[in-house]
Amino acid sequence: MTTTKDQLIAKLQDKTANVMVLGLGYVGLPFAVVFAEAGFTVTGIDLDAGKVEKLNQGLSYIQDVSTEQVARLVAHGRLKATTDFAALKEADAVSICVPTPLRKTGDPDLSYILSVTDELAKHMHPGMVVVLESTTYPGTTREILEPRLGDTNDLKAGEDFFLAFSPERVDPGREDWTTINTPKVVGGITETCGEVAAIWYRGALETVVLVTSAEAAEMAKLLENTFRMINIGLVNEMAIMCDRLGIDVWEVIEAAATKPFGFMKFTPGPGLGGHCIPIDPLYLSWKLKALNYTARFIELASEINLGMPRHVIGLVQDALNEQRKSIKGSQILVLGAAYKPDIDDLRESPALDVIGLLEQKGAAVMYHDPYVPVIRADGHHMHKEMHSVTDLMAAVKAADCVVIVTNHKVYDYPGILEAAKSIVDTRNALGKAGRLSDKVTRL
Ligand code: SAJ
Repeated sequence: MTTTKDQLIAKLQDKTANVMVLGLGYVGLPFAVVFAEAGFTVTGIDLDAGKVEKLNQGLSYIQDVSTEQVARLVAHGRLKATTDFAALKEADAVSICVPTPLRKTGDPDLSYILSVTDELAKHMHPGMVVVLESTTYPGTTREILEPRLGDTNDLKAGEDFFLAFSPERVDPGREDWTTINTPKVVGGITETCGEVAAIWYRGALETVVLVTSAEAAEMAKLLENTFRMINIGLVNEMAIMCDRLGIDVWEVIEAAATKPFGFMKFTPGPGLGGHCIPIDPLYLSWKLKALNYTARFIELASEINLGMPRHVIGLVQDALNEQRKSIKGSQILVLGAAYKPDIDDLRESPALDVIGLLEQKGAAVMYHDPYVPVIRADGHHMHKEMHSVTDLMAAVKAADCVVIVTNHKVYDYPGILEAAKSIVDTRNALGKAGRLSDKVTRL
């Protein structure tokens, strides 16, 4: 007699399993497309009717997914979307790809996970595999999902259904490492859960790394991003120390980076942006606080990174001081608003802090970003909507100081250096020319 597990594995291996993806954002849509390409029939479920409509029309709304690919998969009946969670009653394999932001208090916000888990719980049946992809603190899968999916439906994890965690590793805009070829860590609530999830994922992904538990998989992701956050905090503090020592931190980093082993280059900047690096480590420190342990490295690095916008304001004050000017009443142009170069994402961008702090000190602030036409007032940084200036060079000439916050490739840096009265370069965007120019202040 074949068991529930055997029957599910058979469906996963012959790809007759119905795959459902909860959340069609920068993680969920690429995931859905990759599994549909692999031969599964995939249904995406998202609350955003606009996304659902676009996808069903064969249109992609995510930078890394081509409309050609979506159109082809939709036309072949491999991929579709809905806002109706009742579709889950047909599901065999479910991937949860919803946001895990922070609350204003700095605590984890699991509301998206809880919301979709409660919907999924209504449609759970024997023979399902469920994998959580959203970055979260260790223990979430076992403590939050298992009771709601299993206990409330009298289903036993590892026998009736299979529950695992697999951290997303999507880096928007990257073309060398994508959803299909980036190694994927998977860990189950039980050993069998992990094995079943790994079988599913091996049907579409090139490399699946099975670990012994969901907690190990949850923690691996947090190590990955905490590693980045702390090392960025280290080089930011190196920049502050070099500033006090009168040493060029960029030269120091370039020199250290010539070491072919045992060193990994990070660069200082105006702060830490994005929806991953500044946030994920705080999920870990929050969890450890509940266990009466202080994650000191995370807290210290976070403090340093959060202090960088204010450090930049100090550099602007120094630059204006050279012109016998104050911030108050000066015209300042912020160049680049997105959280990192050559993308349009504003989430947690340090540019918002820099603009807010300059405005608090009485500066007349303009910004330019070719990828970000408007910054909406969020009440936190910005009290009014701002629009990217249309005539960049006119704004550069008019400004008392230009602050390079995000070093998009498209900028004509030699032209900006020529036209500006004074520049604060927080990204070493001007390179050697900036180091040699007495109108440039560098981080
Ligand atoms: N930053 C620095 N100095 C650095 C690197 C980054 O100041 O040396 C700043 C960036 O300007 C940005 C923030 O840190 O404001 C985050 O930058 P990031 O390069 O880490 O970019 P993210 O946030 O897009 O990180 C993603 C992450 N991907 C996932 O979480 C799945 C991260 O794990 C990747 O390592 C990273 O992309 C990458 O390598 O590009």
